[in-house]
Amino acid sequence: MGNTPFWPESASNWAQGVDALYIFLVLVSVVMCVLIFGAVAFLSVKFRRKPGVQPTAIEGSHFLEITWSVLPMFFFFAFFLGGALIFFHERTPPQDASEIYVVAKQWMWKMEHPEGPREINTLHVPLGKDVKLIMTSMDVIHSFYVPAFRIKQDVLPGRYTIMWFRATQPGTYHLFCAEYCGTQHSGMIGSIIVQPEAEYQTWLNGGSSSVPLAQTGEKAFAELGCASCHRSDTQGRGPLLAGIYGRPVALEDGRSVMVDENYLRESILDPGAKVVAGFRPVMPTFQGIISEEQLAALVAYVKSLTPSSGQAAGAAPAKAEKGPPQMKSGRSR
Ligand code: HEC
Ligand SMILES: [Cu+2]
Repeated sequence: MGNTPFWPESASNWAQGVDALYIFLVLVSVVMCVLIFGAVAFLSVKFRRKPGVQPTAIEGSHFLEITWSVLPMFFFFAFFLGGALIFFHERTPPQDASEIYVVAKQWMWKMEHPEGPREINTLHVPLGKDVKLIMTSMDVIHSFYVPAFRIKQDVLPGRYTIMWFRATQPGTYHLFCAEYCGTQHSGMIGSIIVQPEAEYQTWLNGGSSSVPLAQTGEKAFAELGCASCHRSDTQGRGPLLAGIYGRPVALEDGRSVMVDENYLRESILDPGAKVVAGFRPVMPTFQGIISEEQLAALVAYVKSLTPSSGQAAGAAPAKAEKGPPQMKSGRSR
């Protein structure tokens, strides 16, 4: 389909599936349209009024009724199934995908690579690698739309929305904001630059700001006083944060929730919303105190903490010989 006019380029792992579903939908619609209008034309001629012929009314036919209900149902289920499969696949990023934080604001896109480089209205990604986008907005709803990748995801203030893709063709592709967001909405455009791995690494290393995001987060963690409660031993007033990402955590009200980016975000901005079992709700809110960029750095830092990496506040690296590493984190969940 690459060279078909009016058809966008295909440059990601989603293109094939989305296109197949789209073509199937269009085909079924065209066939149905032709059938219905054909029947209208044909039957209106065939059963036109003729002198001396009396119309006979048909009282009903179970066979007809069931056929024209059940057959379309299969087609509708096929649409649904195709859409649902792609949707669920799109919402579950692979574990080892590299993560990029995207902050939208009127009217620009800010991208933050975990290795440190930041970009505005451009996003460099490696060819053939899974990339996970963790996106949020500083003001209104925007939408991250890359036609060549067949991805579009709303970007909302106050929470993270997550999306992933794997670029399959090197090149430069359009990025659009696909949700009307104010006067300069039409100017909120950018480009996605897909580079082969080696070239991408060169680009990463050539960046001016090369402090990794998690390291920026570690600094903020110390400066904001997080480290005074979240210590690397079990003596702090707050829970240990090492290794919590990607695991369920028990809450004071008996529920259990998965620690993902949105949970970490909420824990920092609205600590009272979900209180960890066994702790008192003494953590102050950081809403309005830290920026989206700082928040992204803190989230990246907390995610980078593994039970054996030790936490901030200069924890000594765990000694591997003495017991399984997860015991070093103290409190088990
Ligand atoms: C006054 C002490 C205190 C400070 C300062 C503090 N916290 Fe907390 N934090 C807590 C306590 C207590 C809890 C557990 C109760 C709760 O969930 O609110 C907690 C919970 C959390 C959780 C959820 C942990 C889990 O196991 O699910 C995260 C994440 C977190 N804090 C991050 C931070 C970050 C980042 C900072 C600095 C910006 C910070 N905290 C500052 C006391 C503190
Ligand atoms: Cu926008």
